[in-house]
Amino acid sequence: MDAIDSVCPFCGVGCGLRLQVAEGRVQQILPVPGHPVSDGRLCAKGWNAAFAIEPEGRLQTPLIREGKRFREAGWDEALALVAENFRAALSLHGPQQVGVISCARATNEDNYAAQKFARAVLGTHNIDHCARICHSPSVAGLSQTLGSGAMSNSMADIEQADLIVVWGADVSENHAVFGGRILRAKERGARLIVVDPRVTRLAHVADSHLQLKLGSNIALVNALLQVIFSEGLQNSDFLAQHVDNVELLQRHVAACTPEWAEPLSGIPAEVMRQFAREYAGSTHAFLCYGMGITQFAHGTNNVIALADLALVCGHLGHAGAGINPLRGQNNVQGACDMGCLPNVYPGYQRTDDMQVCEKFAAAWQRSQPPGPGMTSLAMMNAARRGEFAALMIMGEDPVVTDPDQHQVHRALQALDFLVVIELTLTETAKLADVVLPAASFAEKDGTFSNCERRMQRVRKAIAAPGLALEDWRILGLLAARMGYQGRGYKGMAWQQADEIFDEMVALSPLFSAMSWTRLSPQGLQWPCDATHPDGLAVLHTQGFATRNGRAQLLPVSHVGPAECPDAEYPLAFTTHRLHYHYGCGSMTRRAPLLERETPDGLLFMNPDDAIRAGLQDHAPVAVQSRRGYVETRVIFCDDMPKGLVTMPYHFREVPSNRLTNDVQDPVTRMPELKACAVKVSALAHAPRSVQQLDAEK
Ligand SMILES: Nc1nc2c(c(=O)[nH]1)N[C@H]1C(S)=C(S)[C@@H](COP(=O)(O)OP(=O)(O)OC[C@H]3O[C@@H](n4cnc5c(=O)[nH]c(N)nc54)[C@H](O)[C@@H]3O)O[C@H]1N2
Ligand SMILES: Nc1nc2c(c(=O)[nH]1)N[C@H]1C(S)=C(S)[C@@H](COP(=O)(O)OP(=O)(O)OC[C@H]3O[C@@H](n4cnc5c(=O)[nH]c(N)nc54)[C@H](O)[C@@H]3O)O[C@H]1N2
Ligand code: SF4
Ligand SMILES: [Mo]
Repeated sequence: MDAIDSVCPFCGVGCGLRLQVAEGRVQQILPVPGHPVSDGRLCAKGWNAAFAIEPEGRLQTPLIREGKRFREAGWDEALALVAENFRAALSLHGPQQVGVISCARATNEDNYAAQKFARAVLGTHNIDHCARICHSPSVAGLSQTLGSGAMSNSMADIEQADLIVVWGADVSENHAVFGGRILRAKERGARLIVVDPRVTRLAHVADSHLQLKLGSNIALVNALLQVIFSEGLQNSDFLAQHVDNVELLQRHVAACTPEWAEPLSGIPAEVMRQFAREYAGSTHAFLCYGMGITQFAHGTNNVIALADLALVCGHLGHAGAGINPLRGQNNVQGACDMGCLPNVYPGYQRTDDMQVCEKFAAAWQRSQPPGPGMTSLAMMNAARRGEFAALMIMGEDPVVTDPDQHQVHRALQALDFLVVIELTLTETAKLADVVLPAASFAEKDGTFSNCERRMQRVRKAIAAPGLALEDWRILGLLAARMGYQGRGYKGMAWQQADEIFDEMVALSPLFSAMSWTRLSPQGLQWPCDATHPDGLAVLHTQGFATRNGRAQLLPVSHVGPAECPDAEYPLAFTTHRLHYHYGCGSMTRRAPLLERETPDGLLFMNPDDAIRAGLQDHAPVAVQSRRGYVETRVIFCDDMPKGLVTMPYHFREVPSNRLTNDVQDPVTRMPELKACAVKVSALAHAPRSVQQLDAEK
């Protein structure tokens, strides 16, 4: 068999996969020995990645809607139809009513092409992707405080930490190979503290678990800061040298005593005091966090609170100490880096900076509108109001993964035209006017950027099934049909992925010292430029990339979730992930071994609550919120605190996003995916899927 080294297409850890190929198929996947991130290890999803891309069940030709059905078509006809519809939308409604949602699972080259298509061909900054509902609060919150929204450390330097704090992240499930590293660091002697309302696997083995109430992160952080300041535990040298607004923050938290925070967070005051002393007193505190921080209507403030905490203790700027948003998707860091956001071009060059717009206008030979454009949820809202005409969704399944599914349906159905570029016919693709078949990670060359800013090579191992093509090639063909035909920078007629990479590097100072050949074998971590020609493993070692070079403390205040339990909806509801499934499930649910482990979307509930409600373990239940209704089975689970229930969001038959609340963070438009209120009742019959329920209506 041929062995081709590539990168895992699931989570942001970015493990090395060795694809064993024979007879034009990936026969087996093995870990890459000596890989800088995974060092010969993989989790269950990595081992099973070949099932996710098998040709059976994949889209093999373009599909064109005819009434309620699709018919197969060739590229010529399908692309002509897409071009015609975008042209019509542009001429009738202008560039503010068209947009692109790109794909954090596709390569950097695909994503570069997506934003260039939006900006140079459609003439709009309406480009966004799932980072919006993932780590956009990290990008906003850490940029304001530290000057960069990325992970400050490398995963490997956890070996040097004496204290590891895991805050609102279920690392053993969701970043499993890194979760293993945390366990090994703990065995080596590092202390581990987990802050999570659920008893996660790491919480079971942690030295301390702060089982806070849902959505009370800021109350807890402000109390920790109050203890640190009042006991004089802050790192005064670091603050004097590198940080502004110390007194402002100190005054702001002066009244936030642990006794004040105890009823809000549910954590005993003395436990907060111990945590504050331990965090402030450790020499290398590695703080990492996830969706338990970001997925709130106050997500940006949650992130700022954590940055304040790390700064006050000086836990930044050296190996083993930092603040680390564990980026979720295999290439979500890359999709952001490539400028698939409404306010930045590739390399975080701002769309509201005239010089930047002029630079891209000159390179691409297309005039550039001033930014920013619309976020993904803003495009959806506009569509529902009848103010958005044509949308391209490249590799996302918002019907399953965006909040408030009924509203998402309404938005997509209100569009004049929807085109979806996908590997399979997802729930979202089923609503499209045209569906275009994309090549998967194993069928194309390119790069992915993992959560620690490491850009790594992805290699073509097999041919794509049927007529499927790389996303960038599809976009290039479409651009040409829409009159944007040039070679080089002033067009999208690339022949190979490395031409796109070279164009991206030439236009982005942040990546200016990168080259295609230098990416092998270990990848390169940005910034990779004249000052850091070999990239950078740890950020903030020489101060901060803010306007004055100093980090900015920002006072933030506690606010609870927008929707709390009440008499009608008495239970707090949250959503989480399962190790064996990924995102909308469209890839992992094709793997029999993964599907066998967790075949269904279940409701996890504290046994006392369940018994009091007259439920039996595994019994069918109805779960209802103000927005929707689903049926499933209840699982008694000691890891759940009383008063809180949770459901995974991977299952199209039981979509927890029928229930979730799309109230949004004012800064980033992040919806509150982690908190709303539901009622649960026993069902006298087996649970029905939402597809059955909708058909019965
Ligand atoms: N197996 C698997 N792995 C994945 C994914 C997947 O779908 N499946 N998705 C990938 C993606 S896109 C992402 S973004 C990452 C996400 O990875 P994580 O951030 O780990 O994701 P979640 O499981 O959604 O939520 C994390 C934790 O937040 C906790 N939490 C909820 N509310 C609060 C709160 O108010 N405070 C605190 N402190 N904690 C709270 C939950 O109990 C949960 O344990 O995973 C990536 N990896
Ligand atoms: N309730 C609730 N909802 C959530 C979350 C939550 O915690 N709770 N988490 C949110 C988060 S953090 C995220 S990141 C989102 C994720 O939301 P999505 O991005 O919608 O989820 P994925 O399953 O990653 O979907 C990606 C799609 O891309 C396709 N794909 C893979 N590779 C390629 C490629 O190379 N080209 C193309 N064109 N397509 C490709 C896959 O087939 C898949 O259907 O979900 C969010 N939704
Ligand atoms: S930890 Fe993430 S990158 Fe590594 S094998 Fe598992 S899913 Fe893939
Ligand atoms: Mo994510």
